[in-house]
Amino acid sequence: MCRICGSTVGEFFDFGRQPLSDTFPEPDRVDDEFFFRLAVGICESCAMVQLLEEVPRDRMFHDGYPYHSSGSARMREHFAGTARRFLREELTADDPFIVEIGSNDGVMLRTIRDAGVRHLGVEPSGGVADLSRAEGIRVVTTFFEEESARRIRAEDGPADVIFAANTICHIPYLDSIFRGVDALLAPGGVFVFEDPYLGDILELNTFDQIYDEHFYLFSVNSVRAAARRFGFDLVDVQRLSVHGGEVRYTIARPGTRPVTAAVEAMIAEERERGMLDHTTFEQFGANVKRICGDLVELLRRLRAEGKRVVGYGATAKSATVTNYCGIGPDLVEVVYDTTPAKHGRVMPGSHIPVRPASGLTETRPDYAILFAWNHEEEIKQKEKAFHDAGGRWITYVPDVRIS
Ligand code: DWN
Ligand code: SAH
Repeated sequence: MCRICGSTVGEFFDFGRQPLSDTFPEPDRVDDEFFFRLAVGICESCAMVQLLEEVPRDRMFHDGYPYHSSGSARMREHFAGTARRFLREELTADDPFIVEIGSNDGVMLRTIRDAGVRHLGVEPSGGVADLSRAEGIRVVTTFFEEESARRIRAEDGPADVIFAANTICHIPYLDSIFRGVDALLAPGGVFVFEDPYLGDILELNTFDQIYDEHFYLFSVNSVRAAARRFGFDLVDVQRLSVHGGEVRYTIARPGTRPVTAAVEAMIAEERERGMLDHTTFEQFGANVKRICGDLVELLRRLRAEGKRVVGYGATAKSATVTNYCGIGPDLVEVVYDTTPAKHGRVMPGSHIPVRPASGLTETRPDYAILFAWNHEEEIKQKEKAFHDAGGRWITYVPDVRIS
């Protein structure tokens, strides 16, 4: 049943039994991993693409949540720019106030703090929330939902901006989120969120954007329908190139802001591209199977030739690739990553060991499969020595390729 409107959801792809994408077990504690059925479908009525099974939120977001948003220079720049835009365009009244849902390690709010503007991060994962608090960012360790939003409104007053990046698509209970926004948002304020875009996922075959945390794959059409249902207007959309292609949605109370032409234009484009057609989703499923087949065939061939193949970037996304395609330590012996919290652990489900990124230049493997393909440019530049020494990168979206 659709989490937005209650209608029937038509399943279009089943990845089978999958682990939690951001839980990296210790090597001797792999016996009690949590698994669920990762399947995705589209609502026959409101067209919202969503998972068919929901993982309890405390299993995913807790004190040990390992993802640090500030780990990428490009993302640091992206969010500094986002904050500057809010400071310039929205936070201009007397004593403005901005709330961020899913503020993680403070990657965006850092710039707001520097400007001396009143802010609050709402971040249930205690470890990353503490990191931002240590930098003097104001944050509460809790889930944003109707109740916590009402509490914030009572204590801090209305928010001029409520922002969320790569977080709203993680939250099945969107009804409660919108009731919370309704309670907290100033009459003329905006609710802005950015998330991976279904259009890019279909076009680039980035099937690894589908995992436990990504409960929704948004399109402009489905977000407009959801906003309307919960009593708001979708007033603007903007395409972003980060994380493999995203859309930033701007939502306001009805009639408070003009709706830009970009909204209708993107909805028309989605219709033309067949983003509501069954055949599009069938084709996507066929592409997933083809890519997995090609990738495993390549890895087997390289192994047979005696080549050393490693992974780079212990991403949440890679849980779907390794576990659905069946890639274990026999094909990829180690995954290198810069996140200390992931070191000495193993990848969820596949149990490939995770080690510090310095291993790439120290051990000079023949090939590295780039699981963090969304940071391709940044990583290729940083790890230039690997390529200069003859190492080659393997990517798998939109197709399997060696470079
Ligand atoms: O939506 C989400 C996004 C924003 O972040 C969350 N659900 C979880 C997470 O997803 P992810 O793990 O797929 O995100 P990234 O940003 O693709 O992860 C990059 C990984 O690669 C991190 O573990 C850090 C690592 N890395 C590295 O080893 N060297 C990253 C860079 C930039 C590097 O140079
Ligand atoms: N905004 C950051 C973090 C994205 S990761 C970025 O774009 O890089 C998703 C974050 O959402 C995690 O830090 C997780 O703890 C948080 N989250 C999940 N559910 C939430 C909720 N209901 N309210 C607030 N944050 C939530």
